[in-house]
Amino acid sequence: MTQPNNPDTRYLADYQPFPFILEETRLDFDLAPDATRVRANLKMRPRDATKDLVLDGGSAVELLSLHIDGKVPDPALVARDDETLTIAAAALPDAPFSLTTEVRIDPSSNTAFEGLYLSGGMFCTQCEAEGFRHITFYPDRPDVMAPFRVTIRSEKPILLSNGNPVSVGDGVAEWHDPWPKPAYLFALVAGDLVAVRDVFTTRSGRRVDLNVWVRPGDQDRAGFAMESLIKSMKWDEDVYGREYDLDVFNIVAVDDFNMGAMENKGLNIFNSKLVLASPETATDADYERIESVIAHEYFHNWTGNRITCRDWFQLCLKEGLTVFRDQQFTSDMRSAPVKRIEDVRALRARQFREDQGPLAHPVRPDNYQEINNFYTATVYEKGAEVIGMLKRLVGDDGYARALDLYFERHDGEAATIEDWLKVFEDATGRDLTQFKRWYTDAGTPHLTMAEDWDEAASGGQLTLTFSQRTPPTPGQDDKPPRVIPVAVGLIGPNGDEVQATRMLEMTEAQQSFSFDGLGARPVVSALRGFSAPVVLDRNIDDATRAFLLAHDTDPFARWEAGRDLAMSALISLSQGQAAGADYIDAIGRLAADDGADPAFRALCLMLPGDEEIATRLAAEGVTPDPDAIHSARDDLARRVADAHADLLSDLYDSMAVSGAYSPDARSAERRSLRIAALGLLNRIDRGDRAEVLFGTAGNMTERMAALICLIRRGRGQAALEALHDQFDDNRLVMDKWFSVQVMAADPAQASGIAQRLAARNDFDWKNPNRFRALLGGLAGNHAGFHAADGSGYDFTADWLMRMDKVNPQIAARMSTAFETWPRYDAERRENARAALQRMAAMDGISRNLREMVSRMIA
Ligand code: 0A1
Ligand code: ZN
Repeated sequence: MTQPNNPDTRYLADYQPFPFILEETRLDFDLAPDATRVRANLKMRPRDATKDLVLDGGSAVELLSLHIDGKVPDPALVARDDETLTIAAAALPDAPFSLTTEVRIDPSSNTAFEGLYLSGGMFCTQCEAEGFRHITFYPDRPDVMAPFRVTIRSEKPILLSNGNPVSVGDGVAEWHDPWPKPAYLFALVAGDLVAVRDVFTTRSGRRVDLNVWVRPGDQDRAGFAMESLIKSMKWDEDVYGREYDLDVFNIVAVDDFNMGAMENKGLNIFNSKLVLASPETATDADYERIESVIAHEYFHNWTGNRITCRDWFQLCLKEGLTVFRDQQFTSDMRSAPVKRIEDVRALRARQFREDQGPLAHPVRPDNYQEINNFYTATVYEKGAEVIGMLKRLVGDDGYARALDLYFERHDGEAATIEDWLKVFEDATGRDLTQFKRWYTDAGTPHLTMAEDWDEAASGGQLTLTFSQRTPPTPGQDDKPPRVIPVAVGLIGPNGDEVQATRMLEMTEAQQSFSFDGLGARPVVSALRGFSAPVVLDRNIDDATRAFLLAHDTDPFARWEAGRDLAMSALISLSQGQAAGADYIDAIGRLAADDGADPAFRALCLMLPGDEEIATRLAAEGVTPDPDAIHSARDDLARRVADAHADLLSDLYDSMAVSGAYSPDARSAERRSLRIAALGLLNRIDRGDRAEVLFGTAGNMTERMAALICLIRRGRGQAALEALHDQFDDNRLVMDKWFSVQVMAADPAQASGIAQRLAARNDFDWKNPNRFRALLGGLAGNHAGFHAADGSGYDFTADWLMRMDKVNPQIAARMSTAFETWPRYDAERRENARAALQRMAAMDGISRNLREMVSRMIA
């Protein structure tokens, strides 16, 4: 990934501390849509008096005045370029001083939604990673931390910033945040908002006012977010011993937001889709996601805010850990095995895919051009997996001791991955030198397992030999072996477990482990709980997989056996060979097993997606054919439905949840099995189950499932119209409306449908959610996006180029639709390359998109 000679490239190795100490930041905002004035007063002290003071400041920040200790410096000692304001050392006292600037900015023309901008008339901010420099001149880097005092003047009724309110008057409010923080955690909101309110008393007795702020009329959809917040606050006290540290905690929902949500100190700002939910508008999956993202942002208060990152290369320090914590939270709130399976599915779909292509990078990258391009599945989700492995290696007690030490040692600091690993070393006595490779080396290791059974040795001995190999990734050809925790259990021939889970610790390129006294040859249940983010290759036949699906005591490994069975059938089918009988038999037995959790059964009934099949084929060195994959999947699903029609129909009826909709885990799990059954039956249904469900269900979960079924059968029109008529004033439902028609479309028509939808007046493409709905919908239709004629690529490239001029972050992020292009056939590769080259050649391309396309073409 290194692109030498590019002046925009930043390197981890070049880190230098900031030569000044910032003791306090005072900000004074006079808000006006097109001419906001910001007065900043920074109390500073030189660490090194020979150094110039370089402040970051984007080209749209207009400097009106500058004073040092109240005096205007010699203009010859002040220099401005597009990105910085430099004050020469000669203009600065060799003692504490105060620097005051006044600037003018124009929030109304900020379509990139970075810095201070307007969303539906509301002023709001997004400062991570480097947005604060578009508000005022500042050392905009995470290792410069200071307490903030903020005054906001505006006609808007609600004026919010970080910390505690000091005074609220007519048209003015003052806030004080005593906890030193970097600029990326700054936030300000001014708008016409109403709150859902509650109170939380921390375990040491602090009373915290909680508010979820939404637009008037949205209050009745904010209650679930509030419940989730309260659960998160309690959980962090109970499980990590972490208490909240201010008197108020505010959450604000905004409609225009580049990402999911943001952990600004005491003032979290959320994409409204991750706050607002009602049974009629949100699905079970939406509810679960809201709960987990509210938790994620809240957990950042300790892992990210109290302890932040020294520089952006360390992003995984806060994100990997906070994802890991939110995953633990969801496991505790809901079903732990189901959560683990869902996380692994997501990891494989997004992170394994990223690791396999030109955008592969380490969990801790060592260079970047645009940091916003590194909010990736690798940094977040693989970052969380790496922490899961650490915990497995040091044990639960070791993990708890290390975390206590981390909070004690680094509270109030900007830390590094080295600091993080050191607390584990100090708390447990373990050497983590080799483990660190998980942070520095990109790529998904492939682990091969071979079995050797010796009936005569040691009362029946099984020897497992593992070999590891990590394919090269951009800029990293050589991959030394890593520490890999491999959780293994053994199942005897009668289906009983004969060896409970044992954690094998692999450190060599090849290594053997033996189990003695087994009597009869057992079946190996390997990589239990997905103990490491690797691809496991083993020589195993379908009968053994079916045996594991029936008997494995580890829920993840049991599900995995079913998935492997499905995958092996799909791979053969996509290559024109007959297959699938074993899978169809085994899955029928599992679906009928009333002893198994409904959600677990639902997950087992879900076939791997087209994209996942393509990733698997590519990992095996086979060129995936998107159309053949799509038909193989259709074919297998139809045969499952044919073979088990009665059972599926019974499940569809018996899993109906009666009474008013509730988003609780148990009801959601029943609905998930009902919907999985419906999805399969839909392949053979000549009846009207989906129509009836769409018309009668009182909740979006079932209506959306029914709608997908109808679209798949080419009968979605009436339902789509009905949904539109009912919800055309609800942006979040309309986003689903846009996305589902493309995602579930017949691949041959997908880009045509996307084109038609893009021409509509209500395709409000500058809204990131709407843009993502349509473009993401197409990217999610694997065979549609990868249409052989290149129509999916061209449509996407056209829109990314248009978006890049308005919002480069969104354009760059959505360009990852192309990241797998090198794995397809020559015709598709040609078309994809042409689309990428067209983007690369665009006049005025942003740094964000340029970095992405050049890495993909390289
Ligand atoms: N820290 C946030 C994610 C985030 C990152 C960048 C943003 O704007 C460019 C916004 C949010 C999180 O992990 O939730
Ligand atoms: Zn985060």
